[in-house]
Amino acid sequence: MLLTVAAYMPLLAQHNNMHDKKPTAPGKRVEYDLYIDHLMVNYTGKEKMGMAINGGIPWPVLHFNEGDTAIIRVHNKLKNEETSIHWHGLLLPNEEDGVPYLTTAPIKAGQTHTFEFPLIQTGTYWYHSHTMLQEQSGIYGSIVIHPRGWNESASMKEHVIMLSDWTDENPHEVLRNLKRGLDYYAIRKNSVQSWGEALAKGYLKDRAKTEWMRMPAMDVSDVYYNRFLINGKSDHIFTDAKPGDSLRLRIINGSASSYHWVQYAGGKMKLVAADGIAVQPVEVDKILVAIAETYDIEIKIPDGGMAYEFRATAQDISGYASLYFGNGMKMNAPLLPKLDYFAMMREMNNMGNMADMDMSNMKGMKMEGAHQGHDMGNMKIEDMNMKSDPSMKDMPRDTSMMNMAMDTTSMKEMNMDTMNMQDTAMSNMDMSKMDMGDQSEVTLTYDMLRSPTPTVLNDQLPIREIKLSLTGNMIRYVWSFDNKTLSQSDKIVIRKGENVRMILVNNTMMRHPLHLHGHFFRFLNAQGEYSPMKHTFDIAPMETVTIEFYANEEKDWFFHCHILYHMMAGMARVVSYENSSPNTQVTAKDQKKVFKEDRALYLWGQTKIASDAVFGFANIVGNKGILGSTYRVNYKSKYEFQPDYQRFLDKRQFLSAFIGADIRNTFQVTEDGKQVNRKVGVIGVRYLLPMFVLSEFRVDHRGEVRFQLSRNDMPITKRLRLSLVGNSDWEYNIDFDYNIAKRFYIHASYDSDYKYGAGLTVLW
Ligand SMILES: [Cu+2]
Repeated sequence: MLLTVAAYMPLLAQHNNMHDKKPTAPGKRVEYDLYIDHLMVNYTGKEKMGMAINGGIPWPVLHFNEGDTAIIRVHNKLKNEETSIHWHGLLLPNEEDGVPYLTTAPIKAGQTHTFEFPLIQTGTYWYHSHTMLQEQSGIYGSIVIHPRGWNESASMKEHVIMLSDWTDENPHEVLRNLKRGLDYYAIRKNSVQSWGEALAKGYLKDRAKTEWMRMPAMDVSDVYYNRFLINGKSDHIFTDAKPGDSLRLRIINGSASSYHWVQYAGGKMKLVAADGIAVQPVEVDKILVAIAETYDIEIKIPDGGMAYEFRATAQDISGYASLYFGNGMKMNAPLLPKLDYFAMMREMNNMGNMADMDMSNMKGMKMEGAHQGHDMGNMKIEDMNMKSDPSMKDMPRDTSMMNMAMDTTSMKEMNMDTMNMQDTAMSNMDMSKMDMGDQSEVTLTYDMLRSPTPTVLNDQLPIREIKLSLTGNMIRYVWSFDNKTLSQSDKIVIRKGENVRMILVNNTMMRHPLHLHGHFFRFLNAQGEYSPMKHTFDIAPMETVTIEFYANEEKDWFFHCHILYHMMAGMARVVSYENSSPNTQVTAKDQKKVFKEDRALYLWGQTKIASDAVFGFANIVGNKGILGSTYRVNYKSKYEFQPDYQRFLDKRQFLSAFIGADIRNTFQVTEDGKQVNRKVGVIGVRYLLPMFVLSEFRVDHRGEVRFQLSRNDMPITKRLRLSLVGNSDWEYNIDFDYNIAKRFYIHASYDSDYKYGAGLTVLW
């Protein structure tokens, strides 16, 4: 029997009333105490400091029934650090939403904050810290709200499946590494896409084209993770699952920045709810769960007497977590093929052509099934009037962006090879489930999500249309909407009683899981009137998505990318109901703090300790400018410093102006052959040319001009980097760096002034 969650209609009807009257249903008061503290964890063989709720990552489920009142006391046991808890997907009064400084007072160290709100919905939800990067450290857990009068013994057995990612690095270091463009993550994930590999694999032209367009190497995720986890473990087994059992799995993606493919080795997964709300059941083999989404599925334990794997694989296929149901020999889910980054690069190049097109010309062009199955096969290539790779047309229907390069035949072979079983076990298995050859694999797409009841809005109400483009500067790791980070933006003002339609266009080359707090919205898809209700949705590169909702709230609600590092880098907005009563927990002054979050400054640099000199740079970097200096000191008391402040001028941040100085005591020879010190003030402009060639034109206070071209860190192989500089003073430098560890490179160079040198490069 289906444990259906409430259809959205009663849910919204109740929601409409929630501020008018207290629920009168005889619900229970359900109390929880959550203690947030530091916790030593060991996922990789190394002790690392994480954060946890009640001593566990994740903290087990908060259970409620619809109609209950939640009373949750959050105790901050952290040392000198604020915290917060946001209840993701719950409809609740604004002050209970838990976004510090926006809706809810931050919970200071040593303090306790009590949340109290009625549960007016059912389904699978979760909660997490909304303070800085604490979620990555372990502050997240799940919420299950059963229907009124739910009877556990009379219902299908269920398990909550919390997916997450773990890094041994301090999350603040992760963000700084992303900002500085550290190569390490790409090297670990094997996603460098070097010129050498491009040449060897026949993608030289594509590589050149990417660099010509000043696009960084293709990737589907930013961070290298040490572990992926299901309920806090990378591998475990539920032995109490018996052959013939049916189970409901409540899947939550609580990762900080990993989408997960989920698969089940024991047959089809029957999808019954998305984001907590029931959908028309569909049977699928693969679901890409975006960050912060939830999906409820039903699975059967086959009679084969084996332990059947439920697997969650990171979208970049850099790792997976396993959970087995049952006893006996392990039956594994099919291994997903590694990504072919060069093939993806070729696709992206084609889409990049579109990115340069005026978006207004693209009306009517729809990339169907863009979520999960970025169904390139469905694209009307001819209509788009663009150059495209003819092979795109040949791609199978459920081929998605991330695995478009895989060959389906070899995939089937691979499935069979990786079943991880002995021949004798074959007879025990349900062969109908194994017959991959005849059965096409079904990957969930958003177009398959159908609400059981119509979700159309009242068409008599005024409509407010809001258009937002998703934008980002991948080189500088600044993420934004309409090229403005949260700190550079104003609130999006809406009015209670109107229908809000948001049209989102993803102009970046990455997927983003967008989440609107405190609301469910219709996600417009192929189901028309029956479009599903969601609180979080994925948007693929170059895709356009429309969501709409009846504005029945008040005050301010956060709308942001749920990739934690994108949110922190600026991809967020505040949706604000005009003429609201004041928030009782935060002031307008408090809210300024929210708007400052992406304005953090980062310090980083590079030091080369070489036989000829010690040199490098140090920078303090913000969203719009860089204060920094290059330096070079040799062992004969020669030195040079070139400090400057550089301010970006255009929205793509290719153009900048700078003011600074050039101070040196060396190598400037006058006509009579004497060396002179040069101490000059300089101003100039820099412009990033195609192929990532940085041009610089400067003039010093004596009126002397200099023109310089440089190309830094060109990947020759996975680990070898080439940097070139030359200028009109006939100074030049050729520099090789070979990566040997996260922040260390072996370095060799030839400089027109310092000649040959070799040594060690340290990134810091
Ligand atoms: Cu994002």
